[in-house]
Amino acid sequence: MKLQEVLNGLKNRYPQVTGPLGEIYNNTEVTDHLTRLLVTFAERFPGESDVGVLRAPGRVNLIGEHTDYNGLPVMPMAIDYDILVAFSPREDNLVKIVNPEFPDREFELAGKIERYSSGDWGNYVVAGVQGIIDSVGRKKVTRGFNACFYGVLPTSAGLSSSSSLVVATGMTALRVAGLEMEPVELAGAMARAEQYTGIDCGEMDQAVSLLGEKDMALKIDFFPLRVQTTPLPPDYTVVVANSMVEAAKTLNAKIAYNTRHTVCKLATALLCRRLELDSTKIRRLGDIFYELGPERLLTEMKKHFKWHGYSRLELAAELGITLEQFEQRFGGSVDGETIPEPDCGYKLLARARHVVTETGRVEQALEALHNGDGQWFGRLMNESYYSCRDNYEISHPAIDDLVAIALEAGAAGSRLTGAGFGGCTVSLVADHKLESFMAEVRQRYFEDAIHAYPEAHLRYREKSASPLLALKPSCGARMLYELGS
Ligand code: NG1
Repeated sequence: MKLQEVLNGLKNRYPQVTGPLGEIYNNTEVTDHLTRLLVTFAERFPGESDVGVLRAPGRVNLIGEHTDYNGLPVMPMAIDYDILVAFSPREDNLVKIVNPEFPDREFELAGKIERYSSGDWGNYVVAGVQGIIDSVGRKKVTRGFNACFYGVLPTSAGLSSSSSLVVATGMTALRVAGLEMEPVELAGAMARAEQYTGIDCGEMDQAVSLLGEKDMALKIDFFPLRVQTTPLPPDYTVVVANSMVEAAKTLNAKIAYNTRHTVCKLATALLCRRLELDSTKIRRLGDIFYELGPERLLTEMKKHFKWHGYSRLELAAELGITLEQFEQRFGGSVDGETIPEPDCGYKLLARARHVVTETGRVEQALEALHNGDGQWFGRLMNESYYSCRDNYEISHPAIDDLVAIALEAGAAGSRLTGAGFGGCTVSLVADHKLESFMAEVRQRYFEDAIHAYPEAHLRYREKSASPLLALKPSCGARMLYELGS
């Protein structure tokens, strides 16, 4: 098929063009987004014949927050909202990228590709390409490409738009190089790649974007990556509500996120020292979790950690290292940016307590799903929210309002989803209450929010999208079309 034929097929809903989409998506809106993508691609890169089109979905995390980088499990699902990309190989080593929402970018392939300034969207594309080069070697990545990206996902909403962009890019770079990689392997490579953007992230988002399955929630364990699939409770629906408060991971939320990870590393280091564990074998809190078990770990944490936030000086002394060594090991993030001492100090006990108890909730959530028990699952979501709010301190007043409204409107459970500091909530709602739930949340939260957050509202309107969505699990990243001349 040619590009024009696909455009025609999308417009007229020809089954040979739209049919395969039904196996991937739960709704049909994607045809409009694909049309916009292909029209923009054809305008910006006219006359290309060898064109690929692929998608990498975002995700909503149902439970298991800030556990992934500790090597502990999560339970997300992939969603219809995704990053779409149309691309064609080039003969030279240039990568030219366009995106209707952001300025054009262009860079050369290299062993170490130069980054744009912090916060630039081009960095996510650089990261994806760099991740492939790091995995397969520069010699195998010889040709650049032209690509047009189209983000159906709202940005900075905790729905993983950044990782979808990195994954979409990595898949593009692999296709252009004529290479293949197992999705599990690619997920790990893309998670490491995303660290080029300065975020000390875990592997959840890249894994669910690649390994998502239609109609299934995933329980994911890490190091090594393992995925179990399980259906959601029958007669319940997942509803995502965007508080419209942006948690931009290039700004303050980046420091707040990286600091949480650092505190977990500090908790791990201090436990290793106090319990005389072999620090060469312990890489993260999850390793201690699996060595001691949750109960003993909680007891040891209470015994060895103070409740209050530690200062750098105190922690360096506790760890038996100099302040200089402390700065070297814990004072900077993956991109070398300084991580300042938090105003409240390093709260080891509260943060580690969240991680350990959250892991227990993920395990129970899996059992709840196996039993088809939506009410139990909902209670676990609520407990997760309280712990995210009180122990991990990643909520936001707007999120607190949304959760309270969701519960009053009849949700079985509601919590923040993703990194936090704004972004979205996720609620589980019994189907017979769904209509009244949506109406109440719309009226009590969104009637005011669209005025309070006009920019976020505009972004949704431009994409004809809604900040309040009932969602079904979608499938993972996929090639949609391979077009010839
Ligand atoms: P989002 O919500 O996409 O910023 C982040 C991390 C995940 C995970 C969650 C919290 C990135 C790319 N992803 O997700 O790895 O740690 O926060 O559970 O930073």
